[in-house]
Amino acid sequence: ASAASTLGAAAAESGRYFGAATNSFMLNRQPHATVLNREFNSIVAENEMKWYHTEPNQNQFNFTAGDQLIAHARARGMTVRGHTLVWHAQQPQWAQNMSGTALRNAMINHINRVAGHWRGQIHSWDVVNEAFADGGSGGRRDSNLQRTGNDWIEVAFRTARAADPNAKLCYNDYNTDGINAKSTGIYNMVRDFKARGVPIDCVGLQSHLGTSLDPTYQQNIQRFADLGVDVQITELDIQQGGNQANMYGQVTRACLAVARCTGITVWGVLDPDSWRTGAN
Ligand code: G2I
Repeated sequence: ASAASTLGAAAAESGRYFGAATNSFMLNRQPHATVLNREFNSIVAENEMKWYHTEPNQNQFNFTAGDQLIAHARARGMTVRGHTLVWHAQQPQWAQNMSGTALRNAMINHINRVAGHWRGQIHSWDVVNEAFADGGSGGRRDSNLQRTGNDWIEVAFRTARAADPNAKLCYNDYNTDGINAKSTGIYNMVRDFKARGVPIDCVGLQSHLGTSLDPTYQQNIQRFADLGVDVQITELDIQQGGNQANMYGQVTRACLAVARCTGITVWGVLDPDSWRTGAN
């Protein structure tokens, strides 16, 4: 909570948003709720806007938890990040079993229905999450979505733009926090999208960090900004150890140093909420 106070003050003072991941069932759980409402002006669903949750059976939608999160945010003047329209992981079983044209059409329908349901209420959508491979290739990750054709990402972005024209549309990934083969692959995709008029507004750097910050972190934010997209720190959390507090400061300062770095979200409010194990 004290880390949140310090980061939140710095972000708010500069007009940036400061967000936290939460879930609808935690909105009234203490001390989570008090800290969430006091320190943050943006929220994101940790899990409840993912495909498995919003469309558990094909063409049967469940917006209850997401609606609750949005109502909570709107009542408090908070903005909402949407996470995430399409991802290779946490797909409902029926989608995991699909391929080809059927999967492509299901993806388009999913985006239309989900982004359409929350049209006008989402500040930024993670339209596509984690589509690039780890390691040195700089290429796409293999998945059922990737196997529908390399154009699946741009189709997702065009569909999202039509479904919710006012949401900022982001590509979001991890291990992309410094300049490396993976972040450069994404950089090349964004540059290509901008050149061809594929609608993209932002890049999310998840920033699930270890015990040191890549020395090119700020430079990496800057190079994406220079392409004409916003950058958002979307899932920040940092491994425990001597350098943790210092690293939260380094990340915040790097974002504040780049005009187009428009906000920071931390992945959870309090340590016990975190997906990260006690070991880290
Ligand atoms: O893995 C950390 C994050 C990496 N970037 C994308 C994020 O969406 C992702 O979040 C995590 C959630 O924090 C976890 O809470 O995504 C995980 C799934 O890949 C979430 O974990 C899952 C558990 O694996 C499931 O067993 C559980 O049913 O959460 C589900 C809902 O509680």
